[in-house]
Amino acid sequence: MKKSILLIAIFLSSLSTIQAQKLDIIPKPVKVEQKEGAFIIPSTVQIIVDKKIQKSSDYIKASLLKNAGINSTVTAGDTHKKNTISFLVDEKMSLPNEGYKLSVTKKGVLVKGKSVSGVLNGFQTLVQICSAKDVKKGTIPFVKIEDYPRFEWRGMMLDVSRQFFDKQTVENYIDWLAAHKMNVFHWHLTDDNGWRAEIKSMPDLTKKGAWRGPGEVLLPSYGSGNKRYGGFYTQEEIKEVVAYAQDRGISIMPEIEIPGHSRAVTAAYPEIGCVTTQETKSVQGEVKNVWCVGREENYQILDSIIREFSEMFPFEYIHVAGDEVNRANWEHCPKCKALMEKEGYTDTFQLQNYFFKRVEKIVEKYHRKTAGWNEILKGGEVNPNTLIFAWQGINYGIESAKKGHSTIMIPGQYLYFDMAQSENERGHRWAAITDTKRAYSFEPIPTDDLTSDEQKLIKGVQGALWSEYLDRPTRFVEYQSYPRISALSEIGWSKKEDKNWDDFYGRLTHSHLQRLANLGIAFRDFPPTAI
Ligand code: TNX
Repeated sequence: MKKSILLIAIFLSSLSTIQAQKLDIIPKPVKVEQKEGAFIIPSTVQIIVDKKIQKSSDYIKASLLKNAGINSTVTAGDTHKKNTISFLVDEKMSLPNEGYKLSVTKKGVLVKGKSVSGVLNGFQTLVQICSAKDVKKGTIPFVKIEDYPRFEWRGMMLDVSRQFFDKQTVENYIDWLAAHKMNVFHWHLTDDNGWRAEIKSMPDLTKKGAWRGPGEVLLPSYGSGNKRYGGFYTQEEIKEVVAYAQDRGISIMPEIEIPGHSRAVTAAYPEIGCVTTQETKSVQGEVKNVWCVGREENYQILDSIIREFSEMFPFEYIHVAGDEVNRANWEHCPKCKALMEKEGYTDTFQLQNYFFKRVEKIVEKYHRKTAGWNEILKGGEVNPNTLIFAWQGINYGIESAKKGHSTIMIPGQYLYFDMAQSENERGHRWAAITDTKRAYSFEPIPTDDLTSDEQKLIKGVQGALWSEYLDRPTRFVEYQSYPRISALSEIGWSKKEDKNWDDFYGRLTHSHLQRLANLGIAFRDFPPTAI
């Protein structure tokens, strides 16, 4: 009797030592089995990477050193050897795509993924284990992890039009997303206040449309004051960013804002806008910011722009916006009115639908699929394989899935990180005051309203950072983004039944905020110290 009590006590205490060593992984993995003991990392550890991920070698090496203090040499190979950290692709693994298995034993570390992105996801978990507060430097606790994402789309959008962020800032942003197993960076490259992507067939889009202030075609706006403000990325730079993201397992979806939010376009090329008998303003108070849908030449222009985008971005989708179009503009434009009459339309949403059907054809011509904001569902049908971004609320996502469209849930009320995080902080307020806890509470699949087939059309979640209020040091971008993106990553990755705020908050504050600091992120703390 006494002996068995003793054994139980020993067993419980060993359990508690295992449990005490929290790994604090964000997003929470599907299955983690910890064992007692740890792999001792050699002072310079040999890393073996599968040939298929050789392109990511530099990233793997640098990130291990920066985030976990591990020195390494990297060699390509396809077998796991003793005392090494090996990253191998095994397409035959019985795991969902992007899944991985990680095992740490006394022989070393083996990360196996079903795909290159699976391996990179396993790599991020390894980095997090090595940088958990409870884990002793120079050791990796014995563990077996099996993990895969809940959603195939885990994205984040950054608006580089209202404020311009240079290439380095964008690359840092991509690094931080990768650290959270996010897989899409949605690059909002054009808007009223600046066109940011070089288009060789339309050079004035950046020569003129990327600049505002004295002597420029665009008025000063959003904190740029009365000085010249702006910037853009050359095609070369964009291709470099795309490759940089690819090495980190992130795809880049570009967005071209059409037909609204286009003041930068019409300022550079006035003929693209409508010739109106009366001036009307968009929601943001802009005039002349809409493409003329009745001007035939505009579709040729769009063809060249979309062609050049397709040459810069290999991703399957090109996002062509469609939000907040000031359609009143078309009511005062003779060419648009003539088109309406010819087509027998009774309202301007039909005209908008006409525009998107033509744009979809151009996008298809360049072997891409179209994505757009939820408004493009108005006024008629669009192509069934067009991807819808439901930003105005969850009901818009439900409507989109019910119409049979693949849908990304990006509700402003939870996942717009330009929203202020408390009453006293800076930021937009129109959708909600959104702190990390509120963002975390978002559930993308409304099971009561959708059939199981419709639920499958919800491909994932995304956050957005619009930059009207980011006219502060670049670090305000970080303050608005983190730790809300850490919360978003768990919504997109972890199982619904594993979502638990207290548990997440524990992992966040015990280890993860320090990881964010190691990455160099000026995140918002608890309690906040407002910038
Ligand atoms: C709405 S969301 C917009 C943006 C603004 C944002 C501010 C969307 C598709 N359009 O143009 O920047 O609100 O929160």
